This record gives sequence, structure tokens and C-alpha cells, in this order.
Amino acid sequence: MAAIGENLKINSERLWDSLMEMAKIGPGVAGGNNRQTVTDEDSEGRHLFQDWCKAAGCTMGLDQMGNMFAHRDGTDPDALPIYVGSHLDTQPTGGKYDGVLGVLSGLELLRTMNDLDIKTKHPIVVTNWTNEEGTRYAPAMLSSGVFAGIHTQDWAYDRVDAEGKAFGDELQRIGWRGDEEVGARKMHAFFELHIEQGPILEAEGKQIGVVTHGQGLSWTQVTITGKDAHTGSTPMPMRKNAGLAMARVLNKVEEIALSHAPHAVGAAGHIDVYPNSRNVIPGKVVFTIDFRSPDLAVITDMEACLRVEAQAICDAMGMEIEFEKVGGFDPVAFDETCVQAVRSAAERLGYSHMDLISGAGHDACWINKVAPTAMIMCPCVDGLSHNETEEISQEWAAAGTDVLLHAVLETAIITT
Ligand code: HGY
Ligand code: MN
Ligand code: MN
Repeated sequence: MAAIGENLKINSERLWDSLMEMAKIGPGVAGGNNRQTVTDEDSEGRHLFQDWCKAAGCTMGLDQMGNMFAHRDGTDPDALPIYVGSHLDTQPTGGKYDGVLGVLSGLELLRTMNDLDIKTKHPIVVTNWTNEEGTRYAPAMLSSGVFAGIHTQDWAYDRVDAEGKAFGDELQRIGWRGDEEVGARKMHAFFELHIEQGPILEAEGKQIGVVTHGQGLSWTQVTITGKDAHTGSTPMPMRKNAGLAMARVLNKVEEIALSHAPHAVGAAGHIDVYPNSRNVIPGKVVFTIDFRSPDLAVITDMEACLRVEAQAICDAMGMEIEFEKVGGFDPVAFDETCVQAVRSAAERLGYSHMDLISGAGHDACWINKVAPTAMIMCPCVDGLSHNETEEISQEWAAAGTDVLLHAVLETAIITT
């Protein structure tokens, strides 16, 4: 096996140009992106990615959840491929790098290997997982979840957005519903490069996060029913203000998370108020509580506390409350061999690095159930993400992609 020299690096300018080119598709209003899943903008980004992959000599695969696979042959057709990748869909006020870096770093790997005529025993496949964000269609990581056997395809197809449009219909409408059976593909390993979306690497002055674990996630959708009434003529004691009940519940969410400091977190990012009129007391609110922790017992305890406390608040206020679990996954331990390939790649390249637990969820968290998986993280400015001003440096992007290249080549086995 040819040794992987520490001077083997990707083309940083080309990677950065591709990131900036993709960022032009589905622009936001403040410098980021709004390229939500199975929208026309998502389709446009998919076409650009596909065109680039074909120009790099890949053959393209597409499964029934719209997951895209760009295949580069290995020298041993019987060897299972090494997969890399992430997601091209964004939040409504997303950044230019969340997910996109993981997909386009995979493409840059193939471009670099083509430049240097590097051959590997195992084929290499670059993946774009559909609907990682879970913002238009809950839950997050929907399609990697179907691939890993967590969700059925029918259940996924029936997810509806705020306008009542079904996921499967929208995937069909944009023309990216493939024929491949979801999950039929077998992997030798999966590596995902992703921005940290938190402050640790930047604060510690590290270029690379060697992700050993991912924290678990729980999404509980809460519906509180009070009574619509006039904000002016309804005496205070007569009101059944669902918005007020929600405010008291959200205050409890903060207390519950803080009671499990320092690692637990909790918030509600999704809130719908009905009828959402300036002079009507809200008769109904629907909101989703997002609890996370590296410890499953803590997540379970926070979920239980939420139900008890929220029920007590609504009982005292004479309102109805319903709970529905709409997403979640247990904390994840990534594959030690793959994690070591990442760590030794960072060491070989001389990049500062540290072990890290991922605060955000990623497709790798589900793929870890069906293949040896590891993640690489790069810092992001002020740890900010899911914000249009999300920013990384070209150097950080290149260092992360260099580590991805070396970890993949070590695993895919260079041949002459
Ligand atoms: O929710 C998450 O952690 C991911 O960004 N979808
Ligand atoms: Mn992401
Ligand atoms: Mn995200």
C-alpha cells in the first residue's frame, strides 16, 4: 500500500469556490441560505452537485428517499465502498456550511484523487442525504433514518409540512424520487465532515474535532388548548390564555435543562400560535420541546419532568394539553477504528485536534447503526450555526477536508 504522505492535501481554493457557488442557490436574506428540503431550490442545488460529480467521472445513484450517491470505482469491485457525505438542505435561516461542507468536501476528495490519479481498493461514494434538517418535515435526519431502518418509507412519505404538503409528493414533484431501494446499499464505512455548530473548537484553538460520540435528542410536540377571546373586553379572571400557559411551560423547560447542567440543553424552536391575531387571546398553541444530553437517562428524566410540570400548569389554568413524541435518538458512540483513522490523520497532517461529543444531530448518527461510522468537525466562528451569519475560515474547511481525505484513503487502501 502506498504510504499516505503528510503533504497530500486537497485543493483548498477549489473547495471554497464550490462552497460559494452552492451558496448562491436558495439565498437567504442575510448572507446565508434558505434551501429547504424538497423545494425547487433544493432541486437546483442537487442538479449542480450532480453535474459536478458527473464531471468528476462519477456514476450517480438515487434512492426512493432522494438520497444521492456519487460513485467512484475502486480496483476491487467486490470491496464494499467507503461512503462520505452529509446534506445540502438548509434551515430557513441557515448558513452556507451546515451540511454543505460535508457533501462538497466529499466531492473535493474525488477531484483530488483524480488530479493525483490515486486508486483505492474500495470504491468511494459521496452522499447527499435528503432532509437532514427536519425543519419543513420533522423529524431531523429523516432519510438517513429510513436508510438505517429507523423509519418506514411510507411513514416518511406521509410527513406533511405546515401547508399540508406530503414529503413523498414534494419529492416526486421536484423530480428527485429515485428507484433504488432505500438501505439496500452496504457500506464498508461512513465518514462525515461537519462544522461543529458550537464554540468548543474555536475556544480551545483546535483545527479538528475527533468526534467520539453524539449527544441524544428528544422532540416532544405539545398542544395546549384554551379559548379564543377578545383581548380588550374579556376580564382577566375569565381568560383561558394558551399563550400564557405556554410561556409558563417554556420557563419550566429552561429550569429542567439547567437542573441537569452542564451538559443538558432544552428549548422550543418551533412555536405556532392560533389564531395569531393581535386582538385575540390565543386559544391554541402548538410547540416542540427540543431536549438533548449525552446521557440517555437525563433525556428520559427531562421528558418525564416536562410532562408532569406542563400537565400541572394546564390543570391549574383549566386548559387541555397533549404530548406527542415527534423525533429523537439515543446518544451515539462512533466506531473506534474509524475514529482512530480520523485522529491519526489529524496527527499525520499536524493539525491541532481534540476529542469531541457532537452537540448537534447528524446523518452519521443514524448511519452508525448500519456501518462503522465516524465524524470530523471543524470550528465555526463564535460557535454560531442555524443562523445566516454562520461562518468558517477557508483554512478550517481545508484542514477538515484534508483529514477526511487521509482517513478515507487509510480505510479505502491505496493501490498502485
Ligand atoms: O437538529 C440537529 O441537531 C441537526 O442540525 N438537524
Ligand atoms: Mn447539519
Ligand atoms: Mn443543521
